[in-house]
Amino acid sequence: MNKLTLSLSVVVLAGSLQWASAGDITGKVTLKGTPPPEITIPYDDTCSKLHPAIPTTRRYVVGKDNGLANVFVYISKGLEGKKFTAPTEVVELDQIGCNYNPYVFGVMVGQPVRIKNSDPLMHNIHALPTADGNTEFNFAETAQGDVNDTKWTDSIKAPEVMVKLKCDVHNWMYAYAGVQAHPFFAVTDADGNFKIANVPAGSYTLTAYHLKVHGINPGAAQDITVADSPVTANFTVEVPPPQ
Ligand SMILES: [Cu+2]
Repeated sequence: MNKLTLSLSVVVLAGSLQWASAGDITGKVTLKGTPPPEITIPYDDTCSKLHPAIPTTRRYVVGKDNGLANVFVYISKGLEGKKFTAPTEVVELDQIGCNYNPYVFGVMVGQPVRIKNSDPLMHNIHALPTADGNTEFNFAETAQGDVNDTKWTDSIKAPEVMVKLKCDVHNWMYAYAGVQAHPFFAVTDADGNFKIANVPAGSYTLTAYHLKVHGINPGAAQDITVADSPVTANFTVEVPPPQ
């Protein structure tokens, strides 16, 4: 195989990985309007050493063509009464550089969640769910490398958008989890794109929820039908007026 053939094959392979198939919902969430500037977080000396960039809040993370990151997109209607097996893939919530990573994540009820401390100092993980069936938890991870695989699944047993987590040692540390009773959800990437795969054929409502855009409101919704071809569902959401 000469060099040209090889590079063409690589391009074809890379392209095929992005093809959508029947049962896939793909789309982009676009932000309309100018968000307020992020606030610089006053890290203490210890945390500053762990986080060389100047840390800011992550209220509106906007990428290419105003794509909005950290939007939780999920099927909010149409799957009632159906049972799904939780993915075995472990969702990892890391405490690193005195912040949570990821900031927003999705998880199915019963899916394993590993809470990890990558920093050489103490953090605590304080979950503040509000849905019936979910219970608050709060524990410390005192040393670098500490992990916990049980607290989340022992405590979070019901769908909730979103479960708030905070660290009581560092008052800027927050993370948010979208919890569903089915595996058909995604969080938008840095450019606002999302993909939900292998959705069974049917008619659904798809909801896109962003913490700052939607707050206590339910999010933007649209009706979709999944049949024998991939579905594209784009959303445009607007920066709310200042309060
Ligand atoms: Cu902390």
